[in-house]
Amino acid sequence: MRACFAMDRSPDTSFMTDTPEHRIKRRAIELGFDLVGIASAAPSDDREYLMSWLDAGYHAGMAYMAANIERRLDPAMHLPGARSAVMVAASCNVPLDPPEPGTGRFARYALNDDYHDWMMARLRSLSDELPTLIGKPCRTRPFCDTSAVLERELARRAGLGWIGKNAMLINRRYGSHILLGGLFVDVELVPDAEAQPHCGKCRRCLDACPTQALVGPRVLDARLCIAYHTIESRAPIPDRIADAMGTRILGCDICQEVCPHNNVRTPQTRHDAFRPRPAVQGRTLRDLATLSDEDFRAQFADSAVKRAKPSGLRRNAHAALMKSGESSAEPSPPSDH
Ligand code: B12
Ligand code: SF4
Ligand code: SF4
Repeated sequence: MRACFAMDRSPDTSFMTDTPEHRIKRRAIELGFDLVGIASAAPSDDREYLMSWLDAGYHAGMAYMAANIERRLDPAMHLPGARSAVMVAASCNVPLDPPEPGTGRFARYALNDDYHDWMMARLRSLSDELPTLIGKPCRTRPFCDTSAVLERELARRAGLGWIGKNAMLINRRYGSHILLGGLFVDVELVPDAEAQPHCGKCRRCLDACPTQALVGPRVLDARLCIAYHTIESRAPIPDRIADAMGTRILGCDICQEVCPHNNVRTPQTRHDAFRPRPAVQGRTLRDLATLSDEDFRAQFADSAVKRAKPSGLRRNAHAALMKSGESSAEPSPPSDH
């Protein structure tokens, strides 16, 4: 078995040969992905863990996580006859200065263009070219957070990295500020070797999470996670979460920022699409807490921020403002939840 294929260096000796696997990987890198690897599309071995995670209620209000369980576990339910998964990753790593007082902080994945669109456009191109790259007709099904798929688990199996104690897929070279996607194909391809875990005795992420949402190594309770409350939840931000989130008004990167695998040597993203856009940099909480629906659409329609909806972003900025002690000339609390 080989190792996964990275943008700037390849431990993959099939580089010298012209196999379907190599042609696919080379094309994926040409299309802009930073990492690519291949896994078998066999059903996941993680049924028991997924069920226990759901039984514990760790999916919080994300009812879609408890639906379609069989589909989530079995690629063949997305693409009949699926044999392989080509898994890709793109870096969204950018160094961020500490925010100016009174401004909001957005997680790295949401600093600019919507990564789903960016990834899916390239995955569709790769899909279209797959029959030529493989040398025979095939059927494919691309995905990037668009279907009930265990993307981290497939990426782990494809050799893109290991699952850290912070629950993130971490690549030795690119760290964890990487976004995942993939495509199923009904052709058997040679899978890559799984990566070894490199967390060792470290537990920085577990200790740094301000809400103790990492209830054990790799186990996240979304009910306590700032990312869940600021992106997915439509309910008011619980006091305990608002106390801990500070100015993180859209997602949370704390358990990644403390990770030694994200460091000064980690390559920064080469994609302009993931470098901060003006609409997210230096935006005051006050401005964001009163942003109109119209302005939200104008500034975030093509960004992953739109998932939070205008009312969610106003709610988050308002909660941060209330806790910042800057709330004297208070904007009205959002009322449309
Ligand atoms: C639901 C969801 C969330 C939820 C729940 C997160 C979670 N940990 O499950 C919330 C809203 C909290 C969230 C937050 C974030 N998310 Co999110 N999220 C997803 C989504 C849609 C599904 C994840 C899922 O299936 N969860 C269920 C749990 C059970 O599965 P899992 O964590 O993947 O773990 C699997 C294996 O690792 C293994 N496993 C895990 N732990 C253990 C423990 C044991 C003992 C065993 C045996 C097995 C095991 O079993 C699981 C099933 O295979 C995926 C996209 C997708 N379709 O996969 C994106 C995804 C995971 N999210 C992503 C991102 C970027 C984030 C944030 C960083 C965003 C932010 N900055 O705010 C945070 C990170 C929080 C964190 N530390 O995990 C990326 C992760 C990229 C990466 N490098 O890993 C993904 C893959 C989206 C993408 N396409 O890039 N997210
Ligand atoms: S994203 Fe933030 S709140 Fe969620 S587990 Fe990581 S550090 Fe904790
Ligand atoms: S902070 Fe330490 S324990 Fe957590 S994911 Fe990174 S290396 Fe692993």
